[in-house]
Amino acid sequence: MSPASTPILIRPKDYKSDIKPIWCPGCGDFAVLNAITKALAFLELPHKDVALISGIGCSSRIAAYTSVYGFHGLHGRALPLAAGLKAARRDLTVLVAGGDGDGLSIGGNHFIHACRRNMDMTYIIMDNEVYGMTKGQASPTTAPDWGDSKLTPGGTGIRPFQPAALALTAGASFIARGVTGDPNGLARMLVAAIEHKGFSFVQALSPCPTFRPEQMDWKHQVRAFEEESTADPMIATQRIQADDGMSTGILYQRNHPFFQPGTSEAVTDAADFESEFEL
Ligand SMILES: Cc1ncc(C[n+]2csc(CCOP(=O)(O)OP(=O)(O)O)c2C)c(N)n1
Ligand code: SF4
Repeated sequence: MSPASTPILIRPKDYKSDIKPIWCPGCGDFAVLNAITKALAFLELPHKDVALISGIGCSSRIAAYTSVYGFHGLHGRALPLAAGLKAARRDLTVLVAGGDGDGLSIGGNHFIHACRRNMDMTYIIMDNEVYGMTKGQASPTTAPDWGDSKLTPGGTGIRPFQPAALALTAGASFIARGVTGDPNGLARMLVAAIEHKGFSFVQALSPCPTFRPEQMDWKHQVRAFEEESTADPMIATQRIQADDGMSTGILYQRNHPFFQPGTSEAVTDAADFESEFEL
């Protein structure tokens, strides 16, 4: 094969930007970045065809650390930004990433409606059960007895969300859980999520060694789901309820029609749009 006809393979590192991550040493988010770049390289997706949208938080910095198109948005607003992008550019592979606070607290309403809408995109929640960037407050996935502080004396006392259960109830068509201690497993999961047509949700257990050092033990606590993924929501519900949140793998995958707006011609003149609202 001549050099001219040799296929140019894109390597995982080619998807990384020149910006050096400022995450704390040992932060799980490094492994999520690696898993994303491995998945993109495996799928050989050209840079121009991929966009990564994030919110605000330590984890949401990830958009700046890849060399695909990106938008580092507002806290909790990654999903509506991504939906707008996908509506306008159905040809793009749209990835969305951020923290459990970003996606389930301020962005919780967007999350359930994104699941319900089932647009073709992949959403990764980098779950460390804490607000890392704002220095360690409880999030919607924090256990009720964690975080004794002036803000939450004795802990929150509130039961945490189960992200997989929430996604299933709200209508997501692909649900998986991975852990940063197994970056190759996470990368394989992301490949399946990106290939899935519809809203794919991946909960990536991503430890925060600074505010939750005990999470460094997650890699020893996780195990693979005993069963293959199911397309039956009742079976998926039972598995989620029976699980302690530490089983990993693709839990649920079902093909049902995904929502893709923008089939009508785009309005290019604002006057045309305004005329629709005249009384
Ligand atoms: C509207 C708004 N409210 C609050 C904040 C402050 N804020 C910035 S990041 C953050 C929480 C981040 O936690 P999480 O999304 O779990 O990500 P992590 O930093 O743990 O990766 C908060 C509350 C903000 N930037 N904007
Ligand atoms: S504070 Fe936690 S989440 Fe943020 S970069 Fe440091 S280890 Fe990661």
